[in-house]
Amino acid sequence: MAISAPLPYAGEQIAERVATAVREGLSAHPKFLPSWLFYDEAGSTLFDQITELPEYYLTRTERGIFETHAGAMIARAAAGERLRIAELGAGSADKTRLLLAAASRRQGYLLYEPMDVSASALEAARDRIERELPNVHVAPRVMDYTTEMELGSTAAGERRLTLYIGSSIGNFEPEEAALILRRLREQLKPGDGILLGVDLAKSEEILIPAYDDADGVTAAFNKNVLLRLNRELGAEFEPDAFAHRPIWNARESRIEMHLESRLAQTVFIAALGMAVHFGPGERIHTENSYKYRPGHVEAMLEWAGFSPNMTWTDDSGWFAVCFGQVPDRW
Ligand code: AVI
Repeated sequence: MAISAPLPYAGEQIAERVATAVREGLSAHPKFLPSWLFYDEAGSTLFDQITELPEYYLTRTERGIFETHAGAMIARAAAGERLRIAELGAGSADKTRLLLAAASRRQGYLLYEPMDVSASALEAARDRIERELPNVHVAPRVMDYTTEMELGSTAAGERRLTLYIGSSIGNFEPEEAALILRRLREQLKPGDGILLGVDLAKSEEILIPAYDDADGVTAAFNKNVLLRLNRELGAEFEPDAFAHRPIWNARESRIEMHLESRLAQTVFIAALGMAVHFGPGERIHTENSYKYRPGHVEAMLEWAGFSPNMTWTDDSGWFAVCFGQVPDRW
């Protein structure tokens, strides 16, 4: 049942966004680059490799939670009605299959609406899911949920469950994260829900290796942003002139990733007509990955207008999946 119609590609808009973000971030003090720049084709492949690393516990821990609780999650979200499942930032939709399988076991035909900025990731996910789960119809949407969120209506007697998993929300500042959830809630009806997967705060001895693996895959992922600027903006970054620096910021409860200049250097970016100067040890802040503390996610869900209904964690309490529901008063 795999159909391979190509999805729209937002090439020109993305080129403009990249140029604007790089101009702004590399003129700032301290310098920064937004973490969405990681995810070109090479960066997405490196991220997939990260998810398989022994040090990167997040993906396998969340998958373990789904393996144990997918049936209970689906039953709670459906509450006797039919479900339709949407997903924000679906990517390869790998762990999602456990939830889709549980829902289609329960109700037969299931509509799955994954949303992502990457048309190629969505096409691959659609072909694979429709091949492996014949009761699941995939209706992908190429969409940046941080700037647009248009879910469309559901049928009477149907509940929408939106998945926002993989700790993707942790890459946003807490205020932005709360606003994304509120915008989502505004698109939902009473009884609809969200499953939100978040990484939890834990000891630095576990956190740092997860972002500084022995094989250097995360370092390559971090430095790929420089190679992307070389490819797309004619920049002249020499990746070896920068060191990968992950830092645990306990006060903010986040892992920060930085690229640290090993020497004084000036880098030209042809497409922006820009020369960027770096002092020795000067950093570009490339990512924040927030690690939530107990009760924090539930409070954020509540602020956004969801009733936190249930939280599932693994035995070590490293990762949490929270179910929030839109209450009747909305
Ligand atoms: C996508 N996101 C949840 C990852 C994280 O852990 O914050 C991105 C990542 N950065 C370095 N390793 C993985």
